[in-house]
Amino acid sequence: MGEKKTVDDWASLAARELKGASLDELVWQTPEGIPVKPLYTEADLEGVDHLGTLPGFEPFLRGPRATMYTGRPWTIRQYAGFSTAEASNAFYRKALAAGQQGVSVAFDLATHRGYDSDHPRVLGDVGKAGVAIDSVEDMKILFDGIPLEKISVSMTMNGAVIPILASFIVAGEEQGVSRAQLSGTIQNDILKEFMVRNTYIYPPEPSMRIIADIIEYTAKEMPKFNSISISGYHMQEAGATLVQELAFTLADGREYVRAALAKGLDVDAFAGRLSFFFAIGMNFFMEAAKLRAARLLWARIMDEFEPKKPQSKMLRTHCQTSGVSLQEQDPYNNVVRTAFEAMSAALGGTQSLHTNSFDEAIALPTEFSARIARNTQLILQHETGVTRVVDPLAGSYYVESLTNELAEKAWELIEEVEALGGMTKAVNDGLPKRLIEEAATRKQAAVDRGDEVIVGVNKYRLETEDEIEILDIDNKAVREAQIARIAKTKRQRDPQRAEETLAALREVARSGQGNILEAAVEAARARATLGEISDALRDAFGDHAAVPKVVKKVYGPAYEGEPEYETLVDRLREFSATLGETPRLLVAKLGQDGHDRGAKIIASAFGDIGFDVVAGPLFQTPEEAAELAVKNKVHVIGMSSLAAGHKTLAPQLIEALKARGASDIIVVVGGVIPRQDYEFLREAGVAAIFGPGSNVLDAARSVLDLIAGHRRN
Ligand code: 3CP
Repeated sequence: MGEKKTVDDWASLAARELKGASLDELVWQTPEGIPVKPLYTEADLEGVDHLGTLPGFEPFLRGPRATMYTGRPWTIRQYAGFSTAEASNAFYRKALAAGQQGVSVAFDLATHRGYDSDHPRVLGDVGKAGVAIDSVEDMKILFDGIPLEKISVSMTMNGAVIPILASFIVAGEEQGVSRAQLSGTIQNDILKEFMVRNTYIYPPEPSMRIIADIIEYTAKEMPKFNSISISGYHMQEAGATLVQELAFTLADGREYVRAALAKGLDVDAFAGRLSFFFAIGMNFFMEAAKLRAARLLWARIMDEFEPKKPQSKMLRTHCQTSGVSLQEQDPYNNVVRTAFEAMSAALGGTQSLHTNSFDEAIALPTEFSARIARNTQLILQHETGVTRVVDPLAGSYYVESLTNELAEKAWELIEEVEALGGMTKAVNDGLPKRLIEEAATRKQAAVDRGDEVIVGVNKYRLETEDEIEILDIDNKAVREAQIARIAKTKRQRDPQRAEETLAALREVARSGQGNILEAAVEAARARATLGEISDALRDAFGDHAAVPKVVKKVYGPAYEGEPEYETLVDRLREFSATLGETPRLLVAKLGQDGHDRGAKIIASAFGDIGFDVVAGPLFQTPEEAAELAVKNKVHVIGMSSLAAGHKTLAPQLIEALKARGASDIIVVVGGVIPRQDYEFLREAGVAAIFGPGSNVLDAARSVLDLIAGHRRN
């Protein structure tokens, strides 16, 4: 070993290796605005004051538990739900027998939005993308043979959170498990629904009351139950940067604490049962650093409320590998992506983890893909040694520096939200939604331009793709079975008791007196259905309807000066002149599918390119969308489908256009459409299909070709 070298020595050596190119060119500007340098040293840790803390102690940066995975590994908790309660129950039992450690229920979108399966608005949604639950009777079947005093259950539910949690409590009771013994988590995080996920029902204010009531009820009655899962996951899925995900999630958490305190609760009575949920994408070290920064910042935020118990400042989190990082092209690559993301979540110190199945970019997982996903975690836990040491990344110059930078940047954004008056106000104001949509559009442009490489999609693409086996749900059969069970439940119940309990619930909601969940448990016990309970609350609170807004001048400027983009813009301009008007596109979202990231990006990018874009509201029926298209005299409807409703909804839309004498309106479909469904859709009259990974400029060119072709015919 010679004399000790300095960073300057390294820089000159590096400059020689670069043969004159600047070192600055090696700096990676991340979407978070954090410049990642090629080398980190001791010097990068100067002034970083979180170093030297220990796991199990405040601020819990190194983990909420002293022993972490060396004492108990994270919970393998796979999110799943299929068609009927029977099918989902069978799936859970098998998964638990094969090594899964907790249950996590995915509900269908009709359930999310508080509609029974027999409601006319949910024809295309029942049993798709999750299980249909209409009453306690379904809930009992869902957990049949699963001991609820032993197995913890997570339920991803936000809109219809009251009837679902009430039915779960009653199903436990009727299984002989008291509510005090029930362990698990309810998502119950409405603020992010208004921001990105869109499965809300009621307006923000009563929605916040529902949350505070649930926190109050669980704090008193269900000591082992996590009252909320404050979620950044969906923000990252919608395109948020990691700083945005971190900041908005923690700011949401702070808002919920304030709502619970406003009910007169003691902070230590509930704060230890607040939990979190983050996405883990492909930026390997930054994702691990994000979880460490989250724990640091949460302890800082909670300090403000002066809790006495250390647990009240402890951030415990579930993580899910990134859904948007999954690709339809060369899909087995997704196994690799998910494995890296899972490792990153483990290095970050997650408490519970879902690993995506490789086919989830296309459809619900099959038994095979679900097994690979589960085994990814089992292999991590049993074979890699990652559980043998607590917080193994601690002390890394790079990771500690990243942890610090993420915390600082997120804190700035949290302060910005505070300056607006907190998250409810910021959400009403639209700031988080706008920032996330801008980030999403910027990312799409980076992928379309090839600046961000996705293997098998915009580089190293296969010439031919092999078809993979996918799961298709017979939505009609599920709906018929559910309708029969609703009828039976209503026949067998005491109608007067159901009426009385619903009236009492309505009164609690209207008067502001009493606890909504407590009243709903009575209604669920009397076999009032999910739709009836949701309607009782609708009577009191009304429905929330969001006004669609589109981000402008983000996609376009990312392309400015690029010949490919400019040519398209010119062509559109010329075509408009010949046509005598600008080509008009309605971006439509049908059914209860609220995933609107793709629709927003298309509306925004097509607008920048020069199309006249009508952004349709969420949750339309095919008839409503057809009506809107006719009224606006559009040339094309771009239907965006991410929740598997396309085979029902696209043909209905085409029929609805026909019925209005508007068959000349071209229908294209984009989103999560399995190749297996292309022929069906084309036969139904769909002119073009843009599956996952489609390049937006290519799509715009095709739509223009279609309109031009139509004019000629
Ligand atoms: C943990 N324990 C330990 C140790 N580690 N005890 C001793 N030594 C240790 N080292 C204890 C804990 O204190 C706890 O007991 C028990 O073991 C379980 O550990 P846990 O860490 O609390 O883990 P878990 O029960 O799995 O709970 C994890 C959290 C929970 C807290 C994150 O909220 C959760 O499970 N969330 C899951 C959320 C989820 O699955 N969401 C799905 C979203 P005590 O409880 O007695 O303290 S899917 C959405 C998909 C996208 C979409 O929306 O469509």
